[in-house]
Amino acid sequence: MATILLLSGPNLNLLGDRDPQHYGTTTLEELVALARETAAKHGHELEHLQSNHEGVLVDAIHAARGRCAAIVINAGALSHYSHAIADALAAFDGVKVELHLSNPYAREEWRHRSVLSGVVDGIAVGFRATGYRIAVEAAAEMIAGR
Ligand code: CA2
Repeated sequence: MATILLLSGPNLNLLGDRDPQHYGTTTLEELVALARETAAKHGHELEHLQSNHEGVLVDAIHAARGRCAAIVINAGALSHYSHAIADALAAFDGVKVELHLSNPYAREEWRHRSVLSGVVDGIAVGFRATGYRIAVEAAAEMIAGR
């Protein structure tokens, strides 16, 4: 059994009641439950941390080194500019999957660039809640292939 770390960035704790056209109506708690069920199907456990603070997410990535087999991360708006999170992910040698509920490429221009995309193994965007299942499935398959 391996541990998959799911990280949620700023404002994702607000999911469920606002902006449903972009993010759907699923709450973060429900998304985590879906991700956890998917991990369990592959015999893995899933840990989750949500933070509105960049440094907390960086610390969590550091603490995952040598302990977690994969990180699945929806860093929220930090995806578009946090080189600190990108550097921390680059130093994590497990599987890395970037995840977005919406399709940032179909939205405002400032969302078109993710500074994380270049340091991850794969990306799931635009599938709303289903993306959490897809991202964890992909992480589990990559863990199995290592
Ligand atoms: O599509 C995604 O998953 C995003 O990572 C969500 C971020 C956004 O900044 C990224 O560009 C794409 C936003 C997180 C949630 O923001 C909310 C704000 C108010 C109410 C509900 C959610």
